[in-house]
Amino acid sequence: MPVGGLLPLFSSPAGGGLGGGLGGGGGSRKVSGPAALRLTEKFVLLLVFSAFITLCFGAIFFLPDSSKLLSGVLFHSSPALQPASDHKSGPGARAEDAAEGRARRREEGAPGDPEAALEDNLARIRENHERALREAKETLQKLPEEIQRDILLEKKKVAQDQLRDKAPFRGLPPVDFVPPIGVESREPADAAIREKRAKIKEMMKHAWNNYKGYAWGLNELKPISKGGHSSSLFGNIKGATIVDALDTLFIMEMKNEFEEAKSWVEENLDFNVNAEISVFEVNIRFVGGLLSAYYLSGEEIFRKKAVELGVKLLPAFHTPSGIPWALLNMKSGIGRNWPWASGGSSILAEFGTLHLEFMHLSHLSGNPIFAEKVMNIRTVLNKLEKPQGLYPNYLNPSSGQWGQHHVSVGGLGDSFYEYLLKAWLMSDKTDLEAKKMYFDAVQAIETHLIRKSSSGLTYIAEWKGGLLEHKMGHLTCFAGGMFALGADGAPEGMAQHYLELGAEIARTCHESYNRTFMKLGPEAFRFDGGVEAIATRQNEKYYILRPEVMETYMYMWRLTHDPKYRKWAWEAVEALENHCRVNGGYSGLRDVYLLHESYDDVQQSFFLAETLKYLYLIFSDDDLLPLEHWIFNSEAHLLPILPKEKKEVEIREE
Ligand code: DMJ
Repeated sequence: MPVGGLLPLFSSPAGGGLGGGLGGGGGSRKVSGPAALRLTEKFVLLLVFSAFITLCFGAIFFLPDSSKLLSGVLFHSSPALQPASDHKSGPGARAEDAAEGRARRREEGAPGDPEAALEDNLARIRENHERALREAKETLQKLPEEIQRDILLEKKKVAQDQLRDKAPFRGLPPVDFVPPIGVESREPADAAIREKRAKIKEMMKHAWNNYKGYAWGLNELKPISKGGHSSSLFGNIKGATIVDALDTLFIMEMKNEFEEAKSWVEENLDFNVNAEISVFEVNIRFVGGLLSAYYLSGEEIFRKKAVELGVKLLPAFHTPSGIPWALLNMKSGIGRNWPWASGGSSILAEFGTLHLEFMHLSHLSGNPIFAEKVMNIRTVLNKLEKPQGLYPNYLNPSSGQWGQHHVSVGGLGDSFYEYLLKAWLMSDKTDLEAKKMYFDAVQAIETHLIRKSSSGLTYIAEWKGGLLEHKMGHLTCFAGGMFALGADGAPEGMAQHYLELGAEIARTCHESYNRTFMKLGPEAFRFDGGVEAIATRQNEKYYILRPEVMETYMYMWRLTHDPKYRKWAWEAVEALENHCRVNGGYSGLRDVYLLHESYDDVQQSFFLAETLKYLYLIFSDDDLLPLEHWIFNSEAHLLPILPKEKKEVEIREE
């Protein structure tokens, strides 16, 4: 587009904008002779030129995607900066997690398909290009003084943010520890249930002892090759399995192991690393794990470490909108987004899964900054128009506008919805804004995404700019538990409906397990091309010890006591023992439809944090961690409900 086309100034000599402003009022814009005209022209040209130069400077600082364009598209991003094995999702890939499926799987196309990758790259270049043009056009319409003022304001805001972020370093106030409710575990009265529960504890011991034997202090265990596995999701932070397992060890009363883990945290857990981490992953696993360990045990070290880590994460929020970056260098405090994310966007499930932990960080540190950061995310979201009431998975942190309109209750979207519901519950049901956002979102999801297959299986499809993809991810299976947990607060007359919806999703996910040879569910299953609840693509047939289906069974069991949930959970225990258990721990599988195991050789830390914890709870009495007192974060870490009358901790004067 020619520059002139960007400048309304030239098309209307009498017009306002830059021309009017600079001409010194209506009179001076009159053409009074050739010499005067030349002078004005020169003057205006000079101004346009200087505006253009300013714009170029501004662009260097404010067009966040240009760096991504270079690193992610032209240079194909350095592997060190990618989430581990992220973009491989075929057999052989760890296809790990997170932002998993989320952060790592490319949205479309077979991995490794060069044509698809090329097209992807071109689309991204086009998208970045168009956005850069749009932003340039907007900037050109501003007066140079305005541009300069914006730059100064932005600089000032970042400097202020940095100053404020330093405040929590001044030390933690002493607090009165409130003894936790429902952590003493009674043995179940029924002998068969007791035995099953003991079996799950034995599984935890097997997973833990092998981790301890072969990978102690590293992030995860490789159970086949018997060594450590590290994922770039945690940068150089170490000990993911230890921190993730702390609360499971505590509630299973594995006291010696808990003490070992605590000593490791005291002596070795270090966040002063010069590496890039995933803000979401570090938050749910490390901040969540430490908070949970503190609330269960009252050990100060966990509170101290949780707040220390929270402070380290604050620079991720230094963006024009306050929507945090996905990735953060823990030393420099420089953030950026995943190179593959639509138009340089942050991911809904990532920035939307900080709320619970950050509210507790403020609660335990006496510093409101953490709560302010996550409440601002909500303010940004509430100002935005939602297509059909749905929340797209991508949001640009610079413009504060949605990226691509892709909506999912699985990868990229999932725990955002979970955290809306739990924010309301955790606030002792006082956070009515969160409640409204949750039920409005669920209503839109029901209308646009939830469908029934021809044989009557309810599933949650994905929405891409109005078109449905009839696929459901393993990650999406958590939603059964979420619908059931929220039923109680549903709009009038809807409670039973949501409980039933939870039960239907549980049934569908059970079918996805039952229709495989190994009786463990695939990463994603489809409802098209004549199949129902079956993975049809090779790169969707793996199982990486994920917890979501056990999570839904746990809520359904607690809320209905229908024995089928214990039966289904036990089927999964048997399948894990038959197919995932190896000498050196538990391994994920590359294809759950095969007759023989092909191992991925990773014991995910969430297997200890979530899968085994949910299974243990299914075979425990309800008074172990009662749902009226505890909220599980997205990694199954425990956070107590903050009672109405006591929103801040008792902070004692020293
Ligand atoms: C866990 O890390 C968390 O549950 C996260 O929210 C989603 N995925 C994994 C387990 O599958």
